[in-house]
Amino acid sequence: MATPVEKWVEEQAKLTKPDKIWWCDGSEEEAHKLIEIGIKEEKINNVPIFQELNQKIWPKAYYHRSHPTDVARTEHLTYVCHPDLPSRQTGKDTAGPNNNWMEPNEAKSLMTKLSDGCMKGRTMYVLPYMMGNTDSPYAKACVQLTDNSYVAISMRIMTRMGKHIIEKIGNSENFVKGLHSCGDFDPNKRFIMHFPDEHLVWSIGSGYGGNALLGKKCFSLRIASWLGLKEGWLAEHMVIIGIQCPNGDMTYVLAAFPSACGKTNLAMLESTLPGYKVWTVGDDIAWINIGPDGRFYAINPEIGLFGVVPGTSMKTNPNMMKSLKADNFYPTLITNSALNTDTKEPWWEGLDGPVAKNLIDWQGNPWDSSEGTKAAHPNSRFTVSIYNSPTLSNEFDNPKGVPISAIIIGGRRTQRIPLIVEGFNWEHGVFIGTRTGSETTAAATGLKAGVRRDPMAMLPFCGYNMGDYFQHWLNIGRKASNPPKIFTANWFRVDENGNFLWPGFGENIRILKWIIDRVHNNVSAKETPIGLIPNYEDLELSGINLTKEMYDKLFAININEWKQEIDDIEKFLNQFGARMPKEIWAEFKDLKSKLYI
Ligand code: GTP
Ligand code: SPV
Ligand code: MN
Repeated sequence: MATPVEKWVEEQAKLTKPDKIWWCDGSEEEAHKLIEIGIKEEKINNVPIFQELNQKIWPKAYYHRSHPTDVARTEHLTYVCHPDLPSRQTGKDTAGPNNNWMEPNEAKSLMTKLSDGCMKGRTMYVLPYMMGNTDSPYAKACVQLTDNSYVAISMRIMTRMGKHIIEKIGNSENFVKGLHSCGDFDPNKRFIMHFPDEHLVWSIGSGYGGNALLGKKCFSLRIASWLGLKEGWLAEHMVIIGIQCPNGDMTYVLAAFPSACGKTNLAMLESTLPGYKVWTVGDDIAWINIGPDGRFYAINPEIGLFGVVPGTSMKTNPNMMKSLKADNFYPTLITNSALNTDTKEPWWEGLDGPVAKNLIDWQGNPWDSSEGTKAAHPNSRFTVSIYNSPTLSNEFDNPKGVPISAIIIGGRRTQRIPLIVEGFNWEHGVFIGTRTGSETTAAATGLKAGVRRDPMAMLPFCGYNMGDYFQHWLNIGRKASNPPKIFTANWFRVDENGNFLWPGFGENIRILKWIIDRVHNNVSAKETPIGLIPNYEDLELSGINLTKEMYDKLFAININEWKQEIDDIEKFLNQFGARMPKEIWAEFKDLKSKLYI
C-alpha cells in the first residue's frame, strides 16, 4: 500500500511528467552528485547551474547565475488562496488587503494548466524536510518537489532534510506539501500560490529563494502565520539573538526588519563593546510560543542563512565572511554576484580590498566599472549553513526555543524616525509595530521606491488579513503573564548631507546594551509623544564620536514631518476597516493628541 506521501508524489508526477523521480536522502554524498549534475547537465539560459569557485579561497563554494528575470521575490505574483466559507466571510476578506487573493479552485485550475508536463525532460527531486528541530513540539514535517538541482541543494542547506523525515511522516496525512517547478522562467507564467487550509504551496516559474524554497517565506511565514492564528502562536519575520553581558548573563531578543534591512547583519553582529557578545539563533524567521512560565519562547525553523551579498565584508560582517569561507558544511552557494574569470573568485560591491580585474557581471557580461552599472546584482545572495557561523548559539537546537525579553521592530528610514524608541506597554508596542514603515529594497521586484508601511516587517508575509493579525498580537501579549518589552529601531537616519548619523553594524551593540539595561530596569528613559528614548548619558558611546548634537539629530521628532507620518499611518490602517482592533485606533488617537495634531 502506498503511503500518503507516495500517493501525493505519484499524482504530482502524473501532472508534471518528469523523466525521473529522485527521492533525496539529504546525505553529503547526494549533495556532491547534485552539484555534479548542476555543473555538467542542468542549465539555465544555457549557463550551467553551478560553477566551482576557487576552492583554495572559497572551499566548498559554488557559483550560481539565475535567469536574468528571476532575481528577487515577486509579490505581485504571490497569492494566498483562502476559500469562501460561510463561517469566515469571503476568502478575499480572510486574505485581507495585504494579500493578492484568488479563489482556490480557480487558482488550482490555472496552476494545473501551467504545470501540465512542466517537468518533461527533467528530474523531479523529492525533498523530505523538517522546519524546526525534529524533537521540537513546534516542528513541522514537509515534502517539497522541485525540478531544479539549485533549489534541491538550497533546501538541503536551509532545512533539516533527510529520508528520516519520510519515516517520521509514515502513514500520516499530516505533512506540508510544496510543488515547485521552474517552468520556463517566463515571468508571465510565474505564480506562487498558497492554500493555507490544505498546507499546500504551489509555485511555478521561479528558482529564487522566497519564491522557490517553499519551506521559507511560503510555509514558515504565510501558512504558519495562519496556523499560529488558529493555534495561539506567532510566526514572524524575525532575528533571534542571545546577547551575553560581561557578567555572563544572556538576554534573548527578537528583531523584525523588512527584507534587506539588516536582520542577518544584526544576527551575526560582532560586538565593539568589550565583554558583550551576540550569539545567533536565527536570522530571518521565528516561531514564537508562550511557555509554561508565561514568557515568549522562540525557535528558528531554519538551519541556513540566505543573505544579501553586496555590502558583506570583514568590516561590516566579519562573522558572515568567516562562515562563507569556512571549510565546513558542504556546500555554500553564491548567486548572482560578479565573477573574476581569472581566479574563479566571486566579487561584489562592498567586498574588502580593491575592485577585482577581469570581472564578468551577474549576467555574464564583461564588466567595466566606469559605466556605473552594478557588477553584482543588488539582491545577489549567498546560501550557507548556520553551522558555519562562529557565532552560533549553544541554544540553537533547543527544541523548546529560547526565552525572549525584548522585541525590536524596525525599518529603513533615512528621515524622521529616531534611532531607538521603547513602547510604553504591550498595546502601545503593538501599535508601534503596526505603524512601522520602511523604504523599499531590491529584495522584491516591482515595488515603488519610497516608504511603505510594513507592520512587523510582515506585510508581504502575513498569510491572512492584517487587521486580524494585529488583534492576534494584542491577544498573545495578554495571554503571556510576562510578555517582552517592544522597541522600534532605525539604523538608517541620515544628516543633511545624506550620511548615516549612526555607525550601525557592530556598533548596534550599544543600542542592544541600552535595551538590556531597560529590560533589567537599570536605567531610566525620556518620555516623548512617540515612546521612551534613551538619555544621552545612558548610551554607552565610548570609542565612537557621537556628539550631543548628533544625538539630538538622531532622536529629533519633527512635528511637521510627523503630521505626514500620521496621515500615512491613518490611510494604511483604514484599509482594514472593521477588522482593525479598537485598541490600535485608541493608541493612534492618543499619539495624535500628544503630537498636538
Ligand atoms: P533579508 O535576507 O532580505 O531578510 O535581509 P536582512 O534583513 O537580513 O538584511 P541584511 O542584514 O542582509 O542587510 C541588508 C543591507 O542593509 C545590507 O546592504 C547592509 O549593508 C545594510 N545594513 C545592515 N545593517 C546595517 C546598519 O546597521 N547600518 C547601515 N547603515 N546599513 C546596514
Ligand atoms: C527576504 O526577502 O526577506 C529574504 C529573502 O529573506 S527570501 O527568502 O527571498 O524571502
Ligand atoms: Mn528575510
